[in-house]
Amino acid sequence: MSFFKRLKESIASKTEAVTNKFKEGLSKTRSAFVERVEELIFRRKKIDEAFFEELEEILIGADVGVNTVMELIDELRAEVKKRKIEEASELQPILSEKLVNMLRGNGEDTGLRSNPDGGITVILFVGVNGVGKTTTIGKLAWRYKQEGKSVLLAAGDTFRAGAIEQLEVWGQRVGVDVIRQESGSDPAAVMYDAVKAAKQRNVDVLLCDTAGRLQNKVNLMEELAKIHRVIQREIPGAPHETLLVLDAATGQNALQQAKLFGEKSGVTGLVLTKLDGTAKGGIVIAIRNEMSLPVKFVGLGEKMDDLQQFDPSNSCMRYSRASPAPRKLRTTNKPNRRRIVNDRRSISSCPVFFFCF
Ligand SMILES: Nc1nc2c(ncn2[C@@H]2O[C@H](COP(=O)(O)OP(=O)(O)OP(=O)(O)O)[C@@H](O)[C@H]2O)c(=O)[nH]1
Ligand SMILES: [Mg+2]
Repeated sequence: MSFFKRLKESIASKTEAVTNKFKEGLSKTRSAFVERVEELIFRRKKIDEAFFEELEEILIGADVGVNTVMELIDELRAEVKKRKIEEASELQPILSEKLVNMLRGNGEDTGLRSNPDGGITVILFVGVNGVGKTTTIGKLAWRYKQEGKSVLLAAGDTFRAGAIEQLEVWGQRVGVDVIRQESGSDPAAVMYDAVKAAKQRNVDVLLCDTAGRLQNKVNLMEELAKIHRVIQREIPGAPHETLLVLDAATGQNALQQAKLFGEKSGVTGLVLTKLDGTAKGGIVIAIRNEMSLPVKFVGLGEKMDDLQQFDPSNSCMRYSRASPAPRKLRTTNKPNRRRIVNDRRSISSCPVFFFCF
């Protein structure tokens, strides 16, 4: 087999793997959201007040968020009036397009920033208790290792019993070292040690864990500011990313945390975890619409490879190019059940597509 054919096949199989991850991970959200909207369109057929009311209910139920839903419904009403649309099926591609635009946000870079000087890249993880900070660090360490990068972990959660050991388990699993001190010691001192070790060992990436904290606990937020200062003093420009980890299953609460943390702790991006276990995946749309912070990764499970980059821009460009006109609906007859099926071939690996039609 030629080199290019092998390369093409390898890319195709990776794309398929990513698609399957999103498919499995977002299946609950799809049933609560996309399938219900499809059913509504099929059942009601005509656009009227009752149609909009039901649509609103479905979107709010999927945790898209009241503000975002209102905005969306107002825009849809305006389109219906402007284009004199009567058939519900004609509204489907317009709704898709609006959701995609919301998910794309300002088109900011959703990739992780690295050290522009080519030195150590430092990434700090923050968030409330139990959202998935430590697990995300383990997953990300694995991703970097896969890319051939050398990684070091900093056990900055010196507060919770067992937190250091939990990070060490991830370190062993992935095959990377963890810099630690005794439980109860100053997390800023751990960061100092970790940065020093990272420099000595000349690693590419340092991933820093922190203890879960509430955004309204002043002393804990000050502790974060101290951690920032220590890292910055040792490596100017670092941390290159401060990622706020949010648990998608908490729905609107996650949005609140994003707003409060974002203002206070120099957050540069978001990681939305546990999307696999929830039907509230619509929270991604609310967060993209109401926050200026990009969602950089989504967590779709507890395994090492269950972290996926959230990059709507590429795939969405493919989406809009591939589907300039309202997409055609196919209907199939299944025993006892008539089902609407969309032609989705053109947007194979788009994470956004799993929220759309
Ligand atoms: N299903 C699922 N579970 C996840 C995901 N990410 C994390 N978890 C689980 O969520 C739980 C908490 O994860 P941790 O990584 O310990 O969370 P943390 O933010 O470090 O928690 P604290 O250190 O207590 O603040 C663990 O049981 C993880 O396995 C995800 O994307 N999907
Ligand atoms: Mg932790």
